[in-house]
Amino acid sequence: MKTISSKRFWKFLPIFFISILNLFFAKTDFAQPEISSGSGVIINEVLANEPGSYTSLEWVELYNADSTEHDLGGWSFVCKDDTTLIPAGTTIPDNGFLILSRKLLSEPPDSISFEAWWGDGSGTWRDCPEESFPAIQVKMSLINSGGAVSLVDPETNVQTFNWDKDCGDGVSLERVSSEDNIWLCCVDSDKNTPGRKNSVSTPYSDRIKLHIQPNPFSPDGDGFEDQTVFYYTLTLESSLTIRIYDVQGRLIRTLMEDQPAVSGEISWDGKDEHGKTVRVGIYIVWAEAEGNSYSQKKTTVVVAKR
Ligand SMILES: [Ca+2]
Ligand SMILES: [Ca+2]
Ligand SMILES: [Ca+2]
Repeated sequence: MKTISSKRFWKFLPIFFISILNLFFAKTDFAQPEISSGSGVIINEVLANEPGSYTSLEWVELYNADSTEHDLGGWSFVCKDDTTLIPAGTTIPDNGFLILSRKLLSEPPDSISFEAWWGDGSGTWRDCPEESFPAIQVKMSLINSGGAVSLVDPETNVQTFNWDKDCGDGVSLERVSSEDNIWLCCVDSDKNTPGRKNSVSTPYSDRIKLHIQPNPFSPDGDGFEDQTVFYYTLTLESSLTIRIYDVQGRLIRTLMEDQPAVSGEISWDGKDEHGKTVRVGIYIVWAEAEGNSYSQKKTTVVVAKR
């Protein structure tokens, strides 16, 4: 009999350890000295595969993990043979973002630019609520399938982000947290998150929303709450698997397996794989989404007597 602790367990194990490590580091609370050089400024998100065929829509998001604003004047952004010296007065807010964009504003008749795509297209940056974060233009040309960008501070400390995968049209690569250097394809419904928190920094279990109604239910054939419905929502299209196990970890029923999904519902009549109504008790619901990234969720459903 297939159990929870087979292939899926081993797949989940590394994610579990990363989560524990993240928790550990998140709890490490040390005083941040005021450093004007911007030691906490990191490369946080890269959009190499810009939407459609517009190469000018590439950008890199920087994040300032410090609790003080920094002036990045004197810093350099390096992309292959192009180096852009960041002008004095270019600030990044505390715990905020700065976008380095290949083309910030449109020049008529060409209407494609960062401001036109992610802002209101007025021709000016920061003149509407969506344009709440600073953005500047730098020289870059990002190959979708792989490349590198570097940030050099005035003391010539260099940080480089290398990528070697293409997340798909308009989908960015996001850093999971400022404490480590793990990057995943964006799972936000917008496909990228310029000027806001990265979608992959959301806890794994929050990326699948699962609501079970009614719960408990009573599959005794009396016409009242004889089945229950699983309502699910994923953050981005992935393939979804939902399985039900008993409390000993034995597989009772596979409701769906690797089905492409964003949101929907599926019902369970309280029967096992052999068509037999299960006994009264608590059952484990195991939902997994696989796509650009991997996430799983565990919850319970109760089979009751009416
Ligand atoms: Ca590109
Ligand atoms: Ca604007
Ligand atoms: Ca972001």
